[in-house]
Amino acid sequence: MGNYLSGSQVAHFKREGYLAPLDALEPEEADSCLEQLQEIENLLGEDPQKYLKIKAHLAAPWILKLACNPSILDAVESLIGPDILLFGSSLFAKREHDSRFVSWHQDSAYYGLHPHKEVTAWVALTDATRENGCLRVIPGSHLEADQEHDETYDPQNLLARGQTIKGIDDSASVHMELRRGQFSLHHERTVHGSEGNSTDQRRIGIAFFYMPAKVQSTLGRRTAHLVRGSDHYGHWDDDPVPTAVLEPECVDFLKEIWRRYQDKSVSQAARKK
Ligand SMILES: O=C(O)CCC(=O)C(=O)O
Repeated sequence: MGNYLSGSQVAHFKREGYLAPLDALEPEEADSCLEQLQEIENLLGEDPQKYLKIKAHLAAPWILKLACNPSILDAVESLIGPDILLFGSSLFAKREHDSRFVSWHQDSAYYGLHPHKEVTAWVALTDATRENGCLRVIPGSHLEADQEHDETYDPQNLLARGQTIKGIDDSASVHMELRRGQFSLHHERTVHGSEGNSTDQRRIGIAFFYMPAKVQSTLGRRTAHLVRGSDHYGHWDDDPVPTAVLEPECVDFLKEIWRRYQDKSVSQAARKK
């Protein structure tokens, strides 16, 4: 049967640029992921969020397995077709009473993808609520062009450059609350962000970035991982595949990709026209 989206869910995503909540894991499975994340933190001796960016799935086989979760891929396939590449993944974690936030932004600004067909699945490893700073979106914003982002480098902002779209009217924003094990979907151009966590519960999720195999890189040859179907285009080289937690070659690769993503000479999509 699978977890394919209904016609009305697909229509909602196309119209609004997001969909939530959807089920992927049992709560106990999400708890187990959280325990394995803790193991990574213990091994690193510091906040894994510092490293698990853009290619977080290279850090451990369980993260790649989560990216290949059939329920998530069925939903993604309903939106972008059967040949699916995992372009990347990032950990977004807020501690208890954590004022760090994610400013309003479009993922399309720095991903360097053409055409803009990427879809993000944000998987909750803890409950994500309005109070603890769940993801929120501006409905319909994906139908607009690439927007100009100010690069604020605010240390409280969880984004690489503190990239921020100014002047967003958030009165119509939607909070995508999730129970742990559930996920939301948003389009690459959907304006989204999240506020701080005012509760004594952590808010942790991993965002997986999927694209149809026909999408090309505008930043030269790069890598991705085929998670479903076939790649008849060959636009992307293969990501390394982790066989153990924090395998040195995979971690080096991950760090290099994260360094390149932060490279200030890479300009945002809105300035490329
Ligand atoms: O987790 C968050 O608060 C932000 C996530 C995000 O920006 C994304 O998934 O693209």
